[in-house]
Amino acid sequence: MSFFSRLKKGLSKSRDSLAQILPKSGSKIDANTWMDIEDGLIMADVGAPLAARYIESCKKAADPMDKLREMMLTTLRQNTQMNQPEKIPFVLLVAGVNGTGKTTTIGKLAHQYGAEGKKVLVGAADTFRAAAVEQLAVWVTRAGADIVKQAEGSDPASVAFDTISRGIAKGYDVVIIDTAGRVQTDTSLMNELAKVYRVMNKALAGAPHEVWHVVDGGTGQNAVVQVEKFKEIIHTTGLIVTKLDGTGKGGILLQLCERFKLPVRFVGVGENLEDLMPFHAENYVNSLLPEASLAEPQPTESA
Ligand SMILES: Nc1nc2c(ncn2[C@@H]2O[C@H](COP(=O)(O)OP(=O)(O)OP(=O)(O)O)[C@@H](O)[C@H]2O)c(=O)[nH]1
Ligand SMILES: [Mg+2]
Repeated sequence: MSFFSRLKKGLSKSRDSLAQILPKSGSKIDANTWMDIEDGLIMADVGAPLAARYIESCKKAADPMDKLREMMLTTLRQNTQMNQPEKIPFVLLVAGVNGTGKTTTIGKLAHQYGAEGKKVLVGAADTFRAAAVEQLAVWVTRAGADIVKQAEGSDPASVAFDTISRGIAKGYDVVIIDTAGRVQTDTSLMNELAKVYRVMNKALAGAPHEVWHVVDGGTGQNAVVQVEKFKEIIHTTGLIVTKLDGTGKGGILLQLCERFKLPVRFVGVGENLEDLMPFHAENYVNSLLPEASLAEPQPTESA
């Protein structure tokens, strides 16, 4: 299956809910329908201010649904260039709240970079539980990559430092640091993460080159405060939104991009190795919006 078909399949819940409220392309839209559309967008986690802005512009447009599609694309097209992907090693830090899919995502990333012929080293800086290291090791082995680990309970910053040093010494192309899930309100864990970030820059000036915040697509409004807090601490450069296959809330990406002017780097639509894909705004919007709304515009009465 192509990336696009997998994405489409993954987003079916979100698309089906939108299909119930979005008018068919070319059909007349009355005041009530506009309200329903706005509510539907809010239900899909687009966020009230952005939904209101979309509706206001769509009302004035000759083809409202085409306008909606275009506006969504603009929202999602944030700063698509990665920072210094040419660096060797290219160093990534991955963080987020508990259970959002960080470790699985890193496994999938290692697999994808490996498939591009890159040598990948992963650092198990989630040292809280031995099981966390084991879980990462399984993914990394499956992806044909290598792992750096230390004893349970050791300092995550020290694991990150070791991993980068080894990455430099052994000529790895990509170094990815996994971190333990943490709630953004836990000050001591957020300080620990800040230390990981600082120490990475000591191991290699300029590292981490990219900082990816993994968000569970079904989180709801709390995702907004999560992204805000993590960004303050680790200067997030991109988002990865996972579990879009299990939710009707596929609009959350729009809200996060709009609010934080951050790009989405990857989206996750399932638990398999292939279920993580580089983010492509057009494919995303075309998967999110129901086909009937995107049909060729009908001639208007005056045309
Ligand atoms: N359906 C679905 N499940 C996913 C996706 N990504 C991850 N998961 C599942 O989410 C669960 C948690 O994934 P982990 O990778 O362990 O999450 P984590 O962020 O590393 O968790 P902690 O380290 O405990 O904070 C696992 O069961 C994954 O299989 C996705 O895109 N879709
Ligand atoms: Mg994990």
